[in-house]
Amino acid sequence: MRLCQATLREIRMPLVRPFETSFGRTTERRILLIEVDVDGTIGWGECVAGERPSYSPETIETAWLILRDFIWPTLARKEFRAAADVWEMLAPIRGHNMAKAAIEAAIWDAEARQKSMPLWKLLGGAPEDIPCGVSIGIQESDDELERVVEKELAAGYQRIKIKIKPGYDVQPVERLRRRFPKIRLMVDANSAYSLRDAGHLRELDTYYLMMIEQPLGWDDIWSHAELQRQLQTPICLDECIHTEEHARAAIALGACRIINMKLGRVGGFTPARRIHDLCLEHEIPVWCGGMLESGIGRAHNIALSTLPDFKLPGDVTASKRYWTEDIIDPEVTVTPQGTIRPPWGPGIGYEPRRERIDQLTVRREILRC
Ligand code: OSB
Ligand code: MG
Repeated sequence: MRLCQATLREIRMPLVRPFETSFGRTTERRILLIEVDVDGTIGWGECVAGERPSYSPETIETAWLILRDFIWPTLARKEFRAAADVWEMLAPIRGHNMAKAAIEAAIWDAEARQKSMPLWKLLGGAPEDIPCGVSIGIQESDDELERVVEKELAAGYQRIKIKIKPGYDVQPVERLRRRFPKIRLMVDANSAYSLRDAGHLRELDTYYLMMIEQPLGWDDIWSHAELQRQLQTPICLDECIHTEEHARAAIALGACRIINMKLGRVGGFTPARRIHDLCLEHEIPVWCGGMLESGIGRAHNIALSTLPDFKLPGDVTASKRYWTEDIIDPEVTVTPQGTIRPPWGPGIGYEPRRERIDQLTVRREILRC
């Protein structure tokens, strides 16, 4: 296999409604899409880096620069056997996982299309329905939060995750628990607390949450181990896990009992599968996180979620929760049971809608050999 050309695009898509976390509010996404030509077959990838370096150090601007100036020259013209080899070729470039994952995933899509098979099959997944949960941003009031949860449960979603931050944590959880005593409920703090808050976070133990996601520092595995010893609720790590070595350390230290897997955060399908296999071996369940992706990133997440250790409902949801109109055909839909059926078409199994993508494009750069 050989890469002939890649096209970088920035598209802008307004969210159906703003999404607020402990680190800020997003109303419009700036999304970097990459289209690769591998021996004449096209593959698509999405970079999940944000508009600001507040979830991770990467942004759409750093990803664009690294893709054009370092990743492209490293990969262009080189012969490789399979998409599975791309991750090793990128080893000389340190970090920048979201930039790497975007092109790596696009090459996986191209390989699967070239072989006329679904990407999930090429990855070794099973064609079973994927259980879905939702991530609900910080709301204006508890009444509003309750209304949103009610709506998502009615749509069939199997698990509710709410974003929390200091001053907005125990109270919304208590309110939801009173109203919905039996639902699968969890919280995500996006690193808004420190170990000094351990006593306060322990109050959450009363509400039998499935897990508390990333309460402490984005790069602080050790403190999570200390906190997990003081909590009954399982800790799930998101921001902290960028590499297989991080996952190994977190498991060995007892810093988490669950891991949130994101393709962009770990650098692509090859590292994601390695972390997946490590977790499976250590009986640590994983689930697929989301980054407010367009349909292209969503489709990659669906393929990833077919691997056997994805035992808990992920943050992979219907297109219409975020977009009035998605950029793929068909759009991602969720069954009344709150599941997504993996598609049988080749590659990611959803067709990027070129005309719509062109309409949304605000900048484009073609990388040639
Ligand atoms: O922490 O999981 C997170 C969105 C942006 C950045 C970080 C996170 C999230 C979400 C949304 O929780 C998940 C989704 O795409 O539905
Ligand atoms: Mg998270």
